[in-house]
Amino acid sequence: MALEGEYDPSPMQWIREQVELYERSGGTEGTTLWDTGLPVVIVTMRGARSGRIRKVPLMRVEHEGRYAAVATKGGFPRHPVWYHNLSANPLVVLQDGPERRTMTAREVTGEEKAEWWERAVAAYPTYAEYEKTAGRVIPVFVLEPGPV
Ligand code: F42
Repeated sequence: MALEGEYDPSPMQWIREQVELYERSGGTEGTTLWDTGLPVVIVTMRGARSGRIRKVPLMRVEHEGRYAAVATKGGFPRHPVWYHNLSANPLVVLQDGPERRTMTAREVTGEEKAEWWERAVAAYPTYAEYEKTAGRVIPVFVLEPGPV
């Protein structure tokens, strides 16, 4: 599997614990956002500056084998740090339940972004609220299979 290196767990305890449970259970536990029942994926990436391995849970927004990564950070006014990581190092590993796949992230704009935004809000309606509270344009990446 690509993306070898030292893993730095998130400084945020609940993020760190969700990643740990998701991975330790082989993608059978810790797979939803709190008690919403809505599914989550784990995205493994390389840090833009440190070069170390980072992992974040994100909402599962899937369409025909591709996924969106929506950089809301809970409606926070600044982009999540992982936004810069994916921009610099687009090669990621996405874990969706038990399945792990190497994927490449690409930020989308225009009509393509509008289509994915619609899918994202359908999967997780709170994204629409976050767009208002964040007061910024929320970036969206599409994660596509490959390179194999
Ligand atoms: N966040 C979203 O943005 N979208 C979602 O759909 C989403 C869903 C979700 C579901 C479940 C859950 O538990 C969390 C969820 N989150 C979602 C939160 C998400 O997982 C992230 O934790 C959150 O967005 C915050 O990410 P962050 O990348 O801003 O993390 C900070 C707190 C962090 O970890 N900082 C590290 C640190 O040590 O301070 C730095 C990590 C890092 O990547 N550093 C880079 C490096 O090179 O190593 C430097 C990057 C640079 O150039 O600045």
